[in-house]
This record gives sequence, C-alpha cells and structure tokens, in this order.
Amino acid sequence: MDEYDLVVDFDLRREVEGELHVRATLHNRSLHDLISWSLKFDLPKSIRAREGTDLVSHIGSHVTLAPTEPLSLAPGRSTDLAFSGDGSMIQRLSDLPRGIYVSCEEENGKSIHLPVSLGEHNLETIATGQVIQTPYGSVNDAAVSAARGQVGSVGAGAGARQAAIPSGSTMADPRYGIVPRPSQLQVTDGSFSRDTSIDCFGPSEAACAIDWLGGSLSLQMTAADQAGAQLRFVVDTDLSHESYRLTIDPAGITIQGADAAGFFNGTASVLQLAERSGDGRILWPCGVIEDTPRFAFRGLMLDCARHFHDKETVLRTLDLMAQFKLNRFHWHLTDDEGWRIEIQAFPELTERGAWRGEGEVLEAQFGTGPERYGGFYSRQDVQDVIDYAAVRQIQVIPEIDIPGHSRAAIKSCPELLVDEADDSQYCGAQLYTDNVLNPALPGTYQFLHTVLDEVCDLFPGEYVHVGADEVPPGVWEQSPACRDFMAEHGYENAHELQGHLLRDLQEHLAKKGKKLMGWEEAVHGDKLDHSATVNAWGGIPIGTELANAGYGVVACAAPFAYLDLAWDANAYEPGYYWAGTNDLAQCYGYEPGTPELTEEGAAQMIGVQAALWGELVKGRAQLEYMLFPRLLAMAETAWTAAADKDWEHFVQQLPRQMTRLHAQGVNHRPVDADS
Ligand code: TNX
Repeated sequence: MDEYDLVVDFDLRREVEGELHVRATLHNRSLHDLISWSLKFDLPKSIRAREGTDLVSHIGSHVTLAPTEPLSLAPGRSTDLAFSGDGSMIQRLSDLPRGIYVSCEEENGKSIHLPVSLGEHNLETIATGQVIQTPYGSVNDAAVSAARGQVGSVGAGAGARQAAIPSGSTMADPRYGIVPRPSQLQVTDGSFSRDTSIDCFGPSEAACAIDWLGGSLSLQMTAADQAGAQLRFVVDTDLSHESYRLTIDPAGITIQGADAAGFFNGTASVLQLAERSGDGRILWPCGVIEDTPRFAFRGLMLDCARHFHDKETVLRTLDLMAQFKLNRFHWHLTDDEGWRIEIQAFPELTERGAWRGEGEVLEAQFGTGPERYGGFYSRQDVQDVIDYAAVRQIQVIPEIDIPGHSRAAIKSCPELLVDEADDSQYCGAQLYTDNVLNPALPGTYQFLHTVLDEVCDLFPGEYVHVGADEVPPGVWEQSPACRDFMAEHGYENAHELQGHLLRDLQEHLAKKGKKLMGWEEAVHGDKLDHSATVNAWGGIPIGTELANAGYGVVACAAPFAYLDLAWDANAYEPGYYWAGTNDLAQCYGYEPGTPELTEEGAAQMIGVQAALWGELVKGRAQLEYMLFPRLLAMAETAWTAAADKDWEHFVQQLPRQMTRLHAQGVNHRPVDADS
C-alpha cells in the first residue's frame, strides 16, 4: 500500500428537475488520519454544495469541497461529499473532475497535498452519446491500422457523411496524394528517383526550401549549375505571390515561383509526393502541378496558456503546418491560467504567472494538480520559434489576451492592475470573477504599452493579437474610476470602455508599424478603425457581417474550425462540445462566408484558421490527436478553391497522408468507423 492511498468514486445521478447530483465517496486506504481535510479537483462548471458539504471555493475550474462537520477521516474509512449542477454538466469522460487531490494537515500543523485516484464512476448511466472506450494517448494500434489503409470508413461520427476509403495499391500511388488539393495536376508516366543526394540549383530565395527538403528527406543537397541540376528553382514573375508550378520528369524536378513563398509551397508538394521505395530510393511520379492558394492567411491558433506546450512541441507543430501549406501561427500566449512569454520589464509575469499549484499565485486548473505546473518561453525560445517558422514561410502572430482572460497578469502584477475600489460582480464563461483589466486605470495602459512594446520588438510579423474575447456582463459597473472615465468621455456602456482601450492599443501598435488583431468582440463599442483584423468565431454569418463592414476577417467559426471540440458523440472521445461535435466531414464542410458576402466583403475575408484551445490538451500526444487529421481538412479549405473542394477526393488522399503522419510519429486520431 502507498503511504497515502486515496481513491474517490463518483456517483452521478440526473434528477427529475434537471439537476445532476454527484456523490463523491472518498476512501482513505492509507495508514494515516486525514485531519482538517478538503477535497480539490477541477471542474469548469457551476456547482452547488449539497447536504453535509461546503463549497469552500470555486476559482475558474478549481473546486475545493470540505465536510461541513470537519471530522478527520480515519484509515480504512470512507465518507461522502455531495454537490449538484446543471443536468448537462457531465456527459463525457472529459467532463469528469480531474486533478483530484486532498489537502490536509499533518500533526505538526503543516499542510500537505495528496493525490487521489479516480476510482469508480457511472458515467455510462448518464452519458448522452454512445459509450465506447477510445484509445487515446500515445500512438496506438488503431492508428497504425488506419494508417495502413485498412479502415472501412471516414467520418463515422453522429450524422457524418460516410465515404469509403479505397484500399490497396491505388492508394499507395503517390500520384493521388497531395493535401491540400492543388489547382491543377497532370500526371504523366514515369518517375524521377534519387538515393542519398540531389544536385540543386536556385536563387537565394530558394535556400530555405532547399534546406527544409533536404532535412525532411535526409537527402544531401549538393549545389550544382542550372544545366546539371536535378532540382531547379526558377523565378517566374508572372506567377503570383505564393503560387508555384512544379514539373517532374525523369531527369529531375523544376519548381517555378515568383518568390520564396512560391518556392516553399512547391517544395511542400515535392515533399508530399516523395515515396521511399523498398531499396531506400526516393521516387517522385512525373507530372505537372499549377497551384495557387485561395486564401493568403491560412492559420492555426494554438493555446499554450491553459496547458504549456514546450518549445519542441511548438516547433514540431510548425513543421506539420508547413507540410500542409499553412502559413500563419497564431500563438495564444496568455490567458487566465498562465502567462507564457518572458517580458523583461515585468519578470513577475513569468516568475508568478507562468505557474499553477499549491503555494503559487494561480491555483491548479484543468487537472494539473497540487504540484507546481507550467512554463514559459524565454526571449530566446520566442526567437527560435520565429526563426523556425520563418524558414517555413510561417508568420507568427503573438496573442496577449486582454482585457478579459487576464487573471495570470492581474495576479502577477496586482499593484498596477487591481482597482481596489471596483466592487463589480461578474462571472465569465470560465467562471472567474477577477480576470478583467480595467480600462480606467492608468496602470492598465502602462502595463499594456510596456508589454506590447517588447512584443513588437520581438515579433517581426505585421499583426499583434490583443484578444478582446469574452468580457463578461457586469464588469466595470461598480468601479468609480470607470464611472468617472465614462462620464469624461461620454461613454454609455462597457463595450465603449473596452473599445476605448483597444483603440488606444491600436494606435500604440500602429506607431510600431503593427496592425491590431482581435477576436470578433474587438469591434464591440465601435472604436477601432478598419485596419483591424478579427477572428470570426461565433458562426459563419458573423464573418460575413464583419467583412462586409470593412474589417479584415479570418474565419474560424467554432463548429467547424475549433479542433478542441470532440470528434463525435462517443462519451469517451475527448473534447469540448459547447459548439457541437466536429468530425472530419463537419470540419471539411466548412465554407466561410454566406451568400450575403459582398464583393468588397470577399476581399476583406483574408483567411481561414483552425483553433486548438487548450483546456483539455495536455502534452504533445493529446495535441496531435486533436489536430490530426482534422487540420488537413482545414488546410484544404484554406488553400483549395471552393469549386475544387471535394470530400470524396479528400478522403481518397487520407490513407497515404495518415501513413506519412504516422511515419513521423504523429499521434493522429484514427479515422475508423469503430472509434
Ligand atoms: C471559447 S471563442 C474561447 C476560449 C475557450 C474556448 C473553448 C473564444 C475567443 N474563446 O477561451 O478556450 O471557447 O472551446
């Protein structure tokens, strides 16, 4: 027996009045008395304590429950705590309390924090979807068999359109394999092949592409003159930015492009077409591809705040993006649960705000438990990410999420950011009551200007993202400073206050030559000028509306583009589902913009972006499981002309693409009718 062996069972019962009753039975299987104990776990839903139980605190997702009669729990004894919440609050494995532990006192009065294992639960009795255990974690057998093309169908989730994956030799034929689908592809007979090296010729703009290809295929790239080269990069200024023409014949490969981006995109296709033969040679099928992107902005947002992803994981994700011609990395670096970027002027942001756990300024959240959990990117790390992305033609867009989602900053720098006189009562979607910056405090501006100056100096790209999402109702209402500020400026509501702050930041960023980006709520209060670009997440129509209004729009409608959503209704499939489930067919079906999109509006709709929020995404395996293969569907929506998008065609490319991902050790979700 462990020195402390604690287990909790959860009994879930849905009551007639639409409430869910939860009984948590704590078993003390250790040799010690638990003195003055409380049970802690993470559950991002509103709950009420029931008989015999006190809800000591509920901060974000972090719950502390204690018995109303604080008795000690003797060795071998069990006891119940009870709480309730909305009937729909637990429907899936992902919803169950996570990061469970007990805090109690040792005989010397010192607090200790003891992990508790999840014992029995009866999730299946209340689950609304199917209940099938899915393999989830490391690369698994199901993934292997899917990768080998032995699966029956794709998009097996609720309501998904079914499409059979052809099996066998046709699909091993690389001629069919490029994702996103190129504008034109003509396959001819024959192939070109190399074993360990290839003679290359190209202008300096091709240097990154040459290095990338050589590194990715472990192929030695030897400089040669144009006539003798087997891989040639040729400038063709008639081609548009990012477009390329790829010609492969038995003598070699030619990539034409107007610029480095065109060369790179052509190279991404060369990489995808490469097939290793049994004797270790690399073969390319002959043919000609003419290719041009639909959208200039083809993005992925990665939330590194809710859970920290180390630099290597970020770099690997960038490389995978590049393979599918995605070119914007929206890096969500701050949120309530963590500040992840070193700011020299405010070291406390990462000394305090990058860490959660007992004894830290931030409590455990999303299952991270009592131990110190977190991390941040040093300036050198950030530079490494920017450089690595630049080689792959990816611009990095840093996000400092304000004025909501700012709890990590507020707890790190309270002297600047807390308005002691503010008695406003609010509670946002993530259940915080103290996570919004105050637009009437001078400290807010001082803080943000300083942070953004450092961010602008670090990141060379054109955009800086300032969040602006999900500021809850009720905020600032009881702040005398806000009331005076509103009177002074003639503002009538909180939207105008937020707009004022964002407008100030927009001007500040403009002085540094940067454009402001925000989530769609950034336009609330109507204070920004139209150089602002927004992520339209609330649905497809809002994207049309904002583009028609003249803002730049990057479409990421949650029901299609949010890859933190669960794949299907299976209760064991990980993910959120507040915007529905999102299987491959749903994701592929995304068409940003509605018929109301005007011609001017269409010009403002600059791109499409997938988003991976991080509440449930701890570690690389989970990250890859949520991203792949859905990111391929998003890449096709972003790159391929709407008229050329074809689900059946896309599905035919999958086995080969899955094999490629698998060979790189990517823990993609199996595309399998049974999972
Ligand atoms: C909404 S949509 C959020 C995030 C959450 C996500 C979870 C938006 C701009 N914000 O804060 O992580 O839902 O799916």
